Amino acid sequence: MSSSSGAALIAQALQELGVKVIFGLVGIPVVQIAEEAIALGIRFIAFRNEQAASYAATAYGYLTGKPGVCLVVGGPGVLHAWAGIGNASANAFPLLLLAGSSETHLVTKGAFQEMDAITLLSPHTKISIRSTIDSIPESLTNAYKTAWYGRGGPTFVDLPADVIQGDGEKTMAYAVPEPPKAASDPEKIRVVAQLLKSAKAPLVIVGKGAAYAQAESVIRKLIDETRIPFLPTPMGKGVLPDSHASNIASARSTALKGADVVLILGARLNWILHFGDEPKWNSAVEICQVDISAEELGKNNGDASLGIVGDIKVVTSQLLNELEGWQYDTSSDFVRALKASEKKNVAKAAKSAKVDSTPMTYERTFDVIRETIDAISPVEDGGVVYVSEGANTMDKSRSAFNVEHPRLRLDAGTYATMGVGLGYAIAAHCAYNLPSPEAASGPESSRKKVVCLEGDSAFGEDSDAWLEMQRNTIEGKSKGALRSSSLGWEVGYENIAKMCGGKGYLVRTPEELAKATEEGFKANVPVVVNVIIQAGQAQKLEFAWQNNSKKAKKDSKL
Ligand SMILES: Cc1ncc(C[n+]2csc(CCOP(=O)(O)OP(=O)(O)O)c2C)c(N)n1
Repeated sequence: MSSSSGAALIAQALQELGVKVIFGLVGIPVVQIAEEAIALGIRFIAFRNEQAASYAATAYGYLTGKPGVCLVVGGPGVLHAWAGIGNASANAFPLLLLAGSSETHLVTKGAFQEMDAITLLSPHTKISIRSTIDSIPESLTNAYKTAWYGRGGPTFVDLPADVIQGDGEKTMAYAVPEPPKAASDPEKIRVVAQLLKSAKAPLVIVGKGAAYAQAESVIRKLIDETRIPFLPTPMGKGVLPDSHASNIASARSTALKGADVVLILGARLNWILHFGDEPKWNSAVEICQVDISAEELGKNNGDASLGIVGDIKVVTSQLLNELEGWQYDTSSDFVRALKASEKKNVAKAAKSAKVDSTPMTYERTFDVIRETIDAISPVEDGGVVYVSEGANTMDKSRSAFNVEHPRLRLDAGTYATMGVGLGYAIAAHCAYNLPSPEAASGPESSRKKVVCLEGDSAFGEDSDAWLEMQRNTIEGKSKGALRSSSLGWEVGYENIAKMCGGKGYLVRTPEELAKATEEGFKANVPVVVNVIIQAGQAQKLEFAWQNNSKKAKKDSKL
């Protein structure tokens, strides 16, 4: 058998594992791996910052349904990419992080970028392995498989320089079949189906786990046949079309408060779902949670005895069989209350979307962008991926933009991570637009546009107020001084696009915004539309869905 360099063996392993894209930032000693990978036809998407590269790989994993791969140098490269490890772990996205490290015989000598990454990352990954030249196949296949199988998450392989630069032999094939899909115990299916049938106010919650599991067809069938109202989580949007008649996203609070039996498909009872707890939820609610991870069941206010472990696609089709012929009577008080609340909230949103002021409000801004984009790319075509982060920016845009197909909306997610936007946008472009794309959504197989709706983290004083606060700060006054969120008030972000060969627009009015959005959407270069909106909309830095259940419970007793 002929020998090859460690770098060539690693690249070959990645190719045989089916890896088509690697996100990363190279240096000594990993550059050889990237070059070998490129020679084998793998796309290497080079970043200027590991944090963004690691975020991109996590989103790529989510969109494609298999591990995203990120390659970085050791020491500082790993520290920067650690952000992606945390993000993958919190969101249950499959991520394989590969990093170089210093030569094994130089450990503790102060070698180049020396750091014990295994000790650092072990508590935060499903598995962290240091490969030797002989264990490259086992290390990579195990790490790839572990990121993918069960609940998705991050895994790590440390590749010392002497392994990358050494010579070894290929000893086995690198093959990891699709993860096996577990069905539920049929008795549990009967119990849950019975509960749903007997419910006065049933509700289905569709989470991003359902989008990741690519369970859209069977969930659509479940909702179409049973007519149970459903509520998508922020990234669960699109598993079922937002325009679906049973979508009660606009009556979210009424739904959570009123539902007596809730079937949760691929969402966790964490802060985004208020821990399944009062006062947001009905105190007598029975929660039937379907999750790939048994450890997730019974968490917070969940009921482990009603929990179903299994693949969402398989379990939903089991439930569908068990519920065959049954339909929820939608003339119920629950549906009436949902419709009334929906009507009120939709009217309120429509009114605020038309408020005519300069600077524009968030709602007006999003309304103009939505109208312009919808006219060019009808929402039912699924030709747009929305990426969104920020507090108000994300909260308000979530309901302003309809999504009709799954995996077309990425946001700050379970970790509420500000800073994912650019990496996610690049990942979405790669997942949907590279030749032989690895992700699919909607009827259009043509290229998708990626539209990022980004806050800039600035609190937003106007220029006079900001300068006055700056003066107070310089004079050492604490009263009326700059606040912790007082970033510059009118940063020229549009120039960044121009600096990178793209187009930039600075806009203040609906007309300017519509024109810039249309031109920008049609352009084939990166475009930044810098929209100056009304200042001081968010007095408090918080997400609309964030609340402290315990505190709220106490308050409700007053
Ligand atoms: C990594 C990270 N750093 C900081 C925060 C805290 N944080 C929450 S929202 C937010 C900024 C919100 O501002 P912006 O993006 O402009 O949105 P908007 O003003 O529209 O609410 C920050 C910094 C976070 N969630 N994640």
